[in-house]
Amino acid sequence: MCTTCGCGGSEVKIEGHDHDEGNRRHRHGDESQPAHVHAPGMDGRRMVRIEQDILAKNQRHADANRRHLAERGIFALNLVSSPGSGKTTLLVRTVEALQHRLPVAVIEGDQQTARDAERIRATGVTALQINTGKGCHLDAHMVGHALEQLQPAVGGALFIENVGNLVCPAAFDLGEGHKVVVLSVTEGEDKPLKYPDMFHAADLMLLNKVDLLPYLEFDVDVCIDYARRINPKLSVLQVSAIRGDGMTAWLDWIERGAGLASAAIR
Ligand SMILES: Nc1nc2c(ncn2[C@@H]2O[C@H](COP(=O)(O)OP(=O)(O)OP(=O)(O)O)[C@@H](O)[C@H]2O)c(=O)[nH]1
Ligand SMILES: [Zn+2]
Ligand SMILES: [Zn+2]
Ligand SMILES: [Zn+2]
Repeated sequence: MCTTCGCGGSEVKIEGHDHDEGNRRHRHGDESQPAHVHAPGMDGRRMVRIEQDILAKNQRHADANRRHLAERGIFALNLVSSPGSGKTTLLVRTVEALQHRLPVAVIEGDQQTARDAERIRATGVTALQINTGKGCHLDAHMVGHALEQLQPAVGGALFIENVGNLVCPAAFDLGEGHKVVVLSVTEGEDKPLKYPDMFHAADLMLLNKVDLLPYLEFDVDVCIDYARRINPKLSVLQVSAIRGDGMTAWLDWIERGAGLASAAIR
C-alpha cells in the first residue's frame, strides 16, 4: 500500500491554498512519506509504526471532514479507479445533469495539471484541482484544505475524483459518504480479484464504457461475481459516460443520497 510504496512527498499544490496559514507553515503530503523503499536498513517494526501513524493522522483529518460535511448536509462521494476509466467524463455528464437540481461541486486529484478541473469548470460547476506531485492518492488533510477553499453549498453533492490508482486510495478515508469505484470494461473482468482492497472499500461499482462491450471479451456477469466475492454488499451500475447508458440510475442513486444527507440537518 501507499504508506510503504515509496511515493508521496511535499510537492502538493492545492488551487488557492498557499501552504502558509499565518506563520504556521506546514507541508502537505507528509502522510504519504516513503516508509521503506527509500529507507534501507529500517526495521519492519518501525515501518509498521510509521504506517500506523500515517493512517491514524489521516483518520483524524477524515473524521473532521466527515463532521464538517454532515453539519452542512453535503453528500460526498470519493471516485476511485485506475487511470483512464472515465471518471472525469462521467463527472462532466453527471454535473451537467445535476447542477440544475441541486448544488454541486468537484474536487479533482491528479499528480500534475489542472486539466480535469478545467473540464468540470467548462460545465459552469465549481471545481478545485489538487496536484499531489509524486503522491499517488488524495489524503484527508489535502481534502480539508480544499473544502476550506471550495466552500461547497449546504445540502449539495460533492464529488472528489481521486488520483487514478486502483491500489493506494483504498486505504485513505477522505471523510466521504461513499467510495465509488469506477471500473471500465477495457480493464478486464478480473480486476476485483487482483485489486481487492478497492472493491472492498467501495459501496458502489460503476462499470463504465459498456458501449465497448461488443468489441471486447469481457463477461459482465463474471466481473460482478468477482466483485461481490470481495464485497457481497457492493451495488453495481452499468454505465456508459459517452453513450449515456445507466445515467438515470446513477443520478437517482446520487439524488437519493443527497436527499438523505440534507434531510439530516433539517
Ligand atoms: N467508449 C467510451 N469511452 C469512454 C467512456 N468514458 C470515458 N471514455 C474515454 O476514456 C478516456 C479516459 O477518460 P477520462 O474521463 O479522462 O478518465 P479518468 O478516469 O478521468 O482519467 P484520469 O483522471 O487520468 O485517471 C477518454 O478518452 C474518454 O473519452 C465511455 O463510457 N465509453
Ligand atoms: Zn502509493
Ligand atoms: Zn495543511
Ligand atoms: Zn480524470
